[in-house]
Amino acid sequence: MLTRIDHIGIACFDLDATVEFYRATYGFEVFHTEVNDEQGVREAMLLVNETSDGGATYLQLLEPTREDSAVGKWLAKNGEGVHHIAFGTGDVDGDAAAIRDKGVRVLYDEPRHGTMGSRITFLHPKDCHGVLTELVTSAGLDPAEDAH
Ligand code: V0V
Ligand code: CO
Repeated sequence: MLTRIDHIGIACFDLDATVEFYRATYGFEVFHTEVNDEQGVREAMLLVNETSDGGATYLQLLEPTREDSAVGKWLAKNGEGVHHIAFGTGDVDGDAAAIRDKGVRVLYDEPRHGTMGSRITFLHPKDCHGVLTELVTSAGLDPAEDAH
């Protein structure tokens, strides 16, 4: 079950400058930074609020580390802006399977490594009315962790 907005992914050319904009304008502080080589991004997570399911909602600022990455390609075509929305769930495997059964393309056969040890997958934007949609199970909220 999808129980919160986990994050909004925002593509930017200059992560440090964008972090500073969100700090100076809104007062949001960096909660976590990470480089994800598989996804080709350097990212900063800004905590907005905690949620009643034990999770939280973040802004995820994304700077590409490679031009041919998903975010690099998107930035070249569109410029900066909102890149994806991520819904939080306690069961990314089950929810992805159920959504695939409804005819929506799920981009990965198995969830992949996401920020802060989470497990993530994506739904194709062309099947979601133009919105690239991510499903995420946070580390610590993931029943599959016990099986690892
Ligand atoms: C592409 N399209 C989008 C889009 N990206 N539409 C809405 N939102 C986006 N973000 C549209 C694009 O305009 C094209 O439409 C069409 O989809 C095909 O796009 P493309 O430019 O030819 O690119 P593709 O097909 O090579 O790649 C598109 C997909 C790719 C969605 C398949 O971006 C992908 O695999 N994304 C998932 C991974 C990702 O985004 N990673 C970065 C975040 P027209 O022009 O044909 O109409 S990593 C992250 O969030 C992490 C680590 C985390 O949260 O923990
Ligand atoms: Co994301």
